[in-house]
Amino acid sequence: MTALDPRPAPASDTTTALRFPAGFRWGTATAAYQIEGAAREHGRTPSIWDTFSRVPGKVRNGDTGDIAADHYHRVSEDIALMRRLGVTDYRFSVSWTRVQPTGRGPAVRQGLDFYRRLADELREAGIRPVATLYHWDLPQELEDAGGWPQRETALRFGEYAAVMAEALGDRVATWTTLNEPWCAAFLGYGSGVHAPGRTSALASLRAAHHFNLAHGLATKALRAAAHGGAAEVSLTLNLHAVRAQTDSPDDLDAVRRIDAVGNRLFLDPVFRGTLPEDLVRDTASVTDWSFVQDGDLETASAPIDSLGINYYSPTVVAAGPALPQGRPPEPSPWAGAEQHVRLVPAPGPRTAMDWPVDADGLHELLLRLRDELPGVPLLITENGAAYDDYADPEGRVRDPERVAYLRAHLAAVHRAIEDGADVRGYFLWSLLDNFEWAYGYSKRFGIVHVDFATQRRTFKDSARWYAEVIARGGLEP
Ligand code: IFM
Repeated sequence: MTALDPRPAPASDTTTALRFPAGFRWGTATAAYQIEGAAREHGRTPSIWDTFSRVPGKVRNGDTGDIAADHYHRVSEDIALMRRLGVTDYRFSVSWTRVQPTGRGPAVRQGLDFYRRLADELREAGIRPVATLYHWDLPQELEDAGGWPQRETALRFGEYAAVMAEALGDRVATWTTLNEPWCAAFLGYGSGVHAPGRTSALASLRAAHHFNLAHGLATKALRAAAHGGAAEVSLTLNLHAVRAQTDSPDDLDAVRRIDAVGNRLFLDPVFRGTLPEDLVRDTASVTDWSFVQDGDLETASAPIDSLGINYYSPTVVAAGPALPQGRPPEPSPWAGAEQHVRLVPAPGPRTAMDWPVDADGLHELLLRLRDELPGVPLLITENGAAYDDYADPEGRVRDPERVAYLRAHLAAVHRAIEDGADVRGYFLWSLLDNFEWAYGYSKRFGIVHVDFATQRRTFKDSARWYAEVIARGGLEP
């Protein structure tokens, strides 16, 4: 057996304690800037992450995505890994500047060819392509023109979606317009720990609205394209499973505030065509929201086929101003809540990101969506954990904590399905160790270990375990 072969499921293992529904989508997920590399090839120009990662002190060790996991040159090898895992679906993202280097105008053929080849090879391997249009890598040229706080950027995104739909609409099974717009708006323009590193509460709120608008414009473009109708259209949110530290009215109000800016700011426009009224009140000292134009919320609420949820850990809050974070302290990403809410470290085991391990939060979130969005199919588009993995002298990567994390979270998904949540699939984050944004390569989320010096890929124990889960259609007894 080579390092890449998943261990086959034992032949005797025919019983399953937690079997998932027939047709359940088993996937892995990645994002362009985190794995592709080839930052300067075939006309690709800098995105905000190429720029941000070069600002001293912004990314650990000065790491950049210039080479990353070199996926651009190793597509076939990486698809072979997925085939061995047995995944039914693969969620990747498109690098906007590889396709439209200036963020506008005609597409670059080589950029489109890369994604066409990826989609074709996936389909030949029997794996459905799930393409995300925006996973945080805005063309630098559009940021220079004002970025997401400007309405223009949403309009450009709609055009880019139309280009992609024409080019790949016959190959992609599911389009995801945006990945985690909360992070892109509030970490990128509020706290500034992500690209482009701006720190303005107003800019973050404007960006959030323009993400909702961009999502609606892209949905319309994807439906209107020649191949429209065949592919599903989706949106991925990192919804916060928010809990109060105590049942005191002030702590419960802290939950309301975080829920408003972290969850309902995206859920309400997209599923109801409204803005959360309490958030508009909470942020009155920052903005009167006059940047929301007539018809925007109607555009944002164009019907979609499923909602993607990224979940890693719960958020516990209490009343009180935010404690300073980071050295020097970073501005808060919680516009309208920063003076009233304190994040409380949750108890229990933690991952290498220092994130608490708590699968119940995922179950809570799924039941909430079951109740609030009946009829909307759900996909877990990201879930996983970073640990300090290394290859032992025999070349084996043992990651029992990750297996325990994944097992607990899949069990929570199963429990939610039994409780009536319409969850159609699970995409493990991530296929490969990769560029973990401000943490650079210091955090490993992959179930495939990447030696960044040689680009050698090695299945971790968790990859073998996941292959068995997929083959079995559920968790072991
Ligand atoms: O790596 C990220 C991903 O790009 C977006 N969701 C969270 C992951 C882990 O931080």
